[in-house]
Amino acid sequence: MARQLNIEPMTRIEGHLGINTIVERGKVKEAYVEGTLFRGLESILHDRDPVEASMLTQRICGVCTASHAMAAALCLDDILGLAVDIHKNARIVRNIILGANYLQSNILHFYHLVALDYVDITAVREYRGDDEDLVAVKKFLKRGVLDPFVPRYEGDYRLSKNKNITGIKHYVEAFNIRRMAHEMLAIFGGKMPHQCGIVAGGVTVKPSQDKKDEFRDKLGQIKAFIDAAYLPDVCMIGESYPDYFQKGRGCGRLLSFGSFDLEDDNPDQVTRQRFIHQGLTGTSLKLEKLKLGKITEEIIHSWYDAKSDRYPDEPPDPYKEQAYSFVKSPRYGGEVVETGPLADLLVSYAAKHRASRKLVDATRTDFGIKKDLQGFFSIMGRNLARAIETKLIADAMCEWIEELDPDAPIYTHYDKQDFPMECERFGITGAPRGALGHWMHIKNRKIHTYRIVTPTTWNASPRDAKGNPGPIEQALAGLEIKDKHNPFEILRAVRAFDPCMACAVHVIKASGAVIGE
Ligand code: NFE
Repeated sequence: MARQLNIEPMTRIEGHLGINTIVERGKVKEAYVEGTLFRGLESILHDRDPVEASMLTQRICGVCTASHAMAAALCLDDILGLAVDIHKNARIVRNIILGANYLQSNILHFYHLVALDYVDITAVREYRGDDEDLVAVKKFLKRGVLDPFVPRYEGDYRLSKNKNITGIKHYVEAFNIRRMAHEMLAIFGGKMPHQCGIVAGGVTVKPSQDKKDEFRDKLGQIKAFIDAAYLPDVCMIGESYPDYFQKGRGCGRLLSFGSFDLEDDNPDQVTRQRFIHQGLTGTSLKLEKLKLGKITEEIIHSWYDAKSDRYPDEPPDPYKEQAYSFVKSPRYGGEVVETGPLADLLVSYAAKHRASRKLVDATRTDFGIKKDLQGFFSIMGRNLARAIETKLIADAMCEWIEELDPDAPIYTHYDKQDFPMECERFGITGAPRGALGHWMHIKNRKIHTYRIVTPTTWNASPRDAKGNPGPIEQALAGLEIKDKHNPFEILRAVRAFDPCMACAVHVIKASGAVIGE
């Protein structure tokens, strides 16, 4: 059947994405998520010096850069036998660099990508006060040209005038807060978007007292914004759009690689204690241990040529029949799984992480989400989970910064000869959009193959060999579309996943079937 409701390109996401759907009797019957741009970053890594991985992989995109540096550094630490020799100071500096990246990315997502699906920016025309930011937006709209805010899908703006004005004010403030988060990261990371602080063996910048003070000051301001604006605004929208806690359930299976190492002497990234926990859960809220060997990538519906349907082995093939995306289909034990803040939060909840439990339980009752947390498996639940996770990370960062010792070491030395002639290892971490894994194969002390599976590869994956749709495709199925000419429901559902297509589409020469260990 022809796909009749196609949104392409989809705006206010990162990268190139098309959403094609079949709508029957006012509901999405089938959805097809299309990554429309090919990039082959892994091929750039072929034959490079392995230590360059933490710098080069960040260039996948400009958003979750610190996570790529972290995944590569964890992989290199392991290869060099340094995993238990990373200094505590280095671990913490890595964590606060990564944390600064999460804060920036999540605030970007809510205010500058999602908020205008719910906040009516044109309400500022009625503003009569003298707030400089709001007057500036009002003047901007008065030009008569409403780009980039309209055209937009109309028909479901529900906030009162005052609530719209609050949302618009914070929309503008969020630009400054995001800039501050970048500046904060740069204190230890050197610069953004592609930081140079996280490297194999530790970090490059010592946490001197003045750097700690500067970081604490900026973090305090960002945390104040999260507490006074971000979390309350997500709640304000959740209260006005309560039906969005019932829509877009998705596949109901959640995966987290964990994030922010808390241990210095456990070489195993799968069992190492992390602030955000590793594992899987689902609507049962039972915690399952992570087993990386269960991860596979399929390409039956992806534009890649391969001798086998299952294993991506060959270059892109844009003419492949049945294919509709440059994104591949990672699966866990053959199952479709979702990753992202919802997974991070509920895996941590299932692992009985105290701070996560406290905040989830304190927040959920405002929206009538019951103890079984089923309401989180929804469009608004994903937005709320991201805001809760942002607060958890900001609060934890305030403690981590105090643990830094200006006089303690930050780097563990290694020699180039410490690289084995041949080996295969992985680095796993959380990124703002969920579970991120790097798999490196070294031959003759050079990178032979490098495989990156990003959070969006999981979430925006197309159908697999069994015909099971990917997580976003499943979240769209069954969605009610009130007006085919204004399918805002689709955009709200997709944006809640915060897709980053630049990260998600890659090709490699892979050597085997199973990519985990
Ligand atoms: Ni390009 Fe990313 C994150 C990674 S993609 S932003 O977060 O890894 O899902």
